[in-house]
Amino acid sequence: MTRAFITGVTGQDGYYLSKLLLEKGYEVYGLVRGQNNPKIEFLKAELPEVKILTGDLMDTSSLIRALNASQPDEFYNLGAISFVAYSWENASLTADVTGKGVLNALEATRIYAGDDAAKVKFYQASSSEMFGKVQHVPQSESTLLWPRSPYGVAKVFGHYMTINYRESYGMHASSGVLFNHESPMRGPEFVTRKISMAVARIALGLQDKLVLGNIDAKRDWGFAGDYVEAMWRMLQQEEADDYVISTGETHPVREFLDVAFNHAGISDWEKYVVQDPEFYRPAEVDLLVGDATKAKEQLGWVPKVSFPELVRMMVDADLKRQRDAQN
Ligand code: NAP
Ligand code: G4F
Repeated sequence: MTRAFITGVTGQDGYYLSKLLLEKGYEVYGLVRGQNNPKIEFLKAELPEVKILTGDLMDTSSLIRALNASQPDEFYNLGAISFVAYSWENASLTADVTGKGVLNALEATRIYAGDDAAKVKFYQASSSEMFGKVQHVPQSESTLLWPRSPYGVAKVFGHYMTINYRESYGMHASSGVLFNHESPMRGPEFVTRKISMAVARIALGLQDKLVLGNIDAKRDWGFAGDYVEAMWRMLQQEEADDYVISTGETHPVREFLDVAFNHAGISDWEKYVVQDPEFYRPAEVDLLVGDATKAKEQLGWVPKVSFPELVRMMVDADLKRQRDAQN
């Protein structure tokens, strides 16, 4: 039985990746941080087969202990402070977790693996946020990185550390430069889920305003369930490498709003949406659109869920949740 160890198992991607690996017959271990983390109950209910280990990316010894306990063939490092807006107000913490946490994970893996450097295949969750002030459109593996947030800067550190450990020690360490991916499991702080939740509540007469920031920003949005498949494929390669994972389409937040509201039967949606500078960022990433040609050619990976299907999936899930909560 192949064994996988996942940090960030309580997050959106941790959920979809655990499901995928369990379906493939893996034994899955997940790292959960903090004392009495409320997400443990959800994890136990939704994915009871996942074996829970405690630890923190800021504590290398906890990672070594977790590796000894799980003896993994594959290590997926998904744990991070992942909310870009939060990273300006918590820049040092973001650097520690999202940046140095990657070094801790790589170092723990190197120590655990001993003489057999490539014993554990390592996946790092890099991000399109690293492209920031984009230097080329569309963005590929060779596009210059120009991060625009403390989060983006921390991800660049983790990205290059992953490459450095591969080149210095011969580790099988791959970095997935993933563009935005969403799902009904997305955290409510991210714009897509904030919209799908509000649209459901407005359609059911439970809310009358949706307050947002910059709705002209453009993102390349895909479905998280498709993207975790790409992570897995990276670790099945003979050689470790870095891959951009994206749909190749970009849409403004405004278009997400349009598709979401119309799906809920509301065409005159502008009257419900208010823009507030509170949600503007000190430096914005205006446009993201990825070129995933390498992933298509080398991993055989292509996204399956289209943009409108993704929006409708999220709105339907939140309508159902709201209706269930009312009954
Ligand atoms: P998410 O839902 O925010 O999940 C983040 C996970 O990291 C949570 O399980 C969280 O645990 C854990 N975590 C936070 N601080 C930690 C620490 N100090 N030690 C160990 N774990 C810690 O993020 P996601 O959307 O699933 O994304 C997964 C990864 O991909 C992240 O690294 C993210 O930066 C990256 N990424 C995401 C996207 C995207 O569009 N979703 C795109 C590119 C890259 P708690 O539940 O206890 O808070
Ligand atoms: O949904 P967002 O917060 O995602 P963002 O900043 O693109 O980051 C996500 O994707 C990255 C990949 O590129 C990941 F690495 C990262 O971990 C995270 O998963 O914001 C998307 C856009 C931004 O331009 C933001 O300014 O939506 C704009 N926006 C407008 N109003 C808003 C809001 N974002 C949020 N969260 N809340 C708003 O009210």
